[in-house]
Amino acid sequence: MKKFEISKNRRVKITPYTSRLESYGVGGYTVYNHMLLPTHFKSLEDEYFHLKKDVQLWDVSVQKQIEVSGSDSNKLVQLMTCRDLSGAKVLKCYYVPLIDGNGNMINDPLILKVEDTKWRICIADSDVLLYAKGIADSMNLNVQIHETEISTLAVQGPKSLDVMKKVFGDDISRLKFFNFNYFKFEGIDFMISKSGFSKQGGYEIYVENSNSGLKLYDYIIKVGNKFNLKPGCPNVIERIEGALLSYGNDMDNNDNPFECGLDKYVNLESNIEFLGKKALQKVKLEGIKRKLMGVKINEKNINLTSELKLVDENKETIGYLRSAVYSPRFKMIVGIAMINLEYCKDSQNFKTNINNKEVSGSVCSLPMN
Ligand code: THG
Repeated sequence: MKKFEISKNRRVKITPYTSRLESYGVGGYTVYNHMLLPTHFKSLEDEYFHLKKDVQLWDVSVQKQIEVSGSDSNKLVQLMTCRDLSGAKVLKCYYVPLIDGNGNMINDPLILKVEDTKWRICIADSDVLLYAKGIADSMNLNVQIHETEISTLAVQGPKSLDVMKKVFGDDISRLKFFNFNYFKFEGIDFMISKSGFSKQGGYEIYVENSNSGLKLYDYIIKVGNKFNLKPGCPNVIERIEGALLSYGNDMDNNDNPFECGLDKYVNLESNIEFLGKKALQKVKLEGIKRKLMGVKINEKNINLTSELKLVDENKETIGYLRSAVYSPRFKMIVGIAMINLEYCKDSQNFKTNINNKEVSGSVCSLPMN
């Protein structure tokens, strides 16, 4: 496929770190929350192995944060999600499906409880600001809602703690998975969570001031050198193998959280009130008819830009491939597909058409170990 430049402007926004990424040789971008997200630097495959071995610094400013505060903020946040947040604690992160009135997925953010009545919703790629404002205005809720100017940096990989200690001091080693707290660099407090869009462990730094963010960026690069730190970005191979879902790719507003395998974040038994609760109770009662599964395909190249039909030996449709990439570890294409329930079993075989030829593959469970 021919490659084209993405024209940047006020609508397709750059980030405070874009100039740095470009000086370090960013090789491609996608657009996420109306903003640039790097997809690779030189080689996606080298970066996959490097992420699993060393440590990377990512610009994930695209994980825009919607801040909801005010006396009705707990009510509003709960209205949007099927996960019971009634016991949520300040300084903790929650991965939650956001749901519409039909019980379908709106987004799958990480929510940070910042104060008793103040939340930050770190969104995946859909317009949660509008959804939240629509609900709040129509219900006359006492809330303030805005998109913050926060530009998040992630330090990801097995050596992330080594790097973070050099920058923020030894205290950071006490931070537990999915907790956040405040740590100083050059006298300035940064909110940091132990989280991130990789399975290799790491931290996310929520930078509120782009000047101090750039200083921090350069300092992390400098002290990271000793640990073979490199600039990187969320790696599609690693995230597919690790089953970190990508909203808009693996699932969208036509899918419910049960179909997406997010059952453990759906609380239908408690007395919380959220949009789509009745619809999800019905889904639970009737059962789902399809589910996200892993797939492996005997082929080397794929550039998936729309769903790809998968069929069994009788040409019956078994499901649709939604994300896919060549994995240098499995030496074949790995992907995430919505598979009809009767075919959701390990080593169910299928055929499909890639690069104008018929290829074979099989269904597998997620994550891919
Ligand atoms: N970090 C932050 N915000 C984000 C993302 C992130 N917003 C957009 C996008 N990523 C949201 N999607 C996910 C998907 C998975 C996880 C986080 C955000 C995740 N899941 C863990 C897992 O699957 O192992 C654990 C979930 C849990 O234990 O509750 O981390 O990456 N700030």
